[in-house]
Amino acid sequence: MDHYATGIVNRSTLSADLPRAIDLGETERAQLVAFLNTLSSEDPPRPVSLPPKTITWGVTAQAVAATTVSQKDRRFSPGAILLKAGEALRILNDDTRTHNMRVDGPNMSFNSDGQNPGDTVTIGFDRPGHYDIICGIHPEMRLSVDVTSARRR
Ligand SMILES: [Cu+2]
Repeated sequence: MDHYATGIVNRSTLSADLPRAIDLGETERAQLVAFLNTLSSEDPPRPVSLPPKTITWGVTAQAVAATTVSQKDRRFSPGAILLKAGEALRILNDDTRTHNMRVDGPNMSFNSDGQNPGDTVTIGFDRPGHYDIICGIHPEMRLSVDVTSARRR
């Protein structure tokens, strides 16, 4: 906190987006530290030299996923998906950066942690409803999933 408040050394490689005058009070500092602590994980980051990992989550995720969503260029593509209950969705990091996928809702709460390039997450959707998926690293990345009951389609 002290480094970013007063200790930044001006270098040509410094991001133009980095605020130069961060003036936070004690309460704001404590709140920011508390927020940063919520981002901690029990698992250390996985080296990118390891082979791609495949995460499977949900009762029906063992089924072959009918639909694959790309994470290339910092966007979920397509950005909206329609499934029926019991189907699974495959999310492939075909980008050059690390991504994440998380969903928080009444029917589902899941966080993939870091997804390195090449990693896939396959999640099963057992219950009808609407699900908003985001990348926790790039929150502007959004994927809308609507799951209809298996009988209606
Ligand atoms: Cu991302």
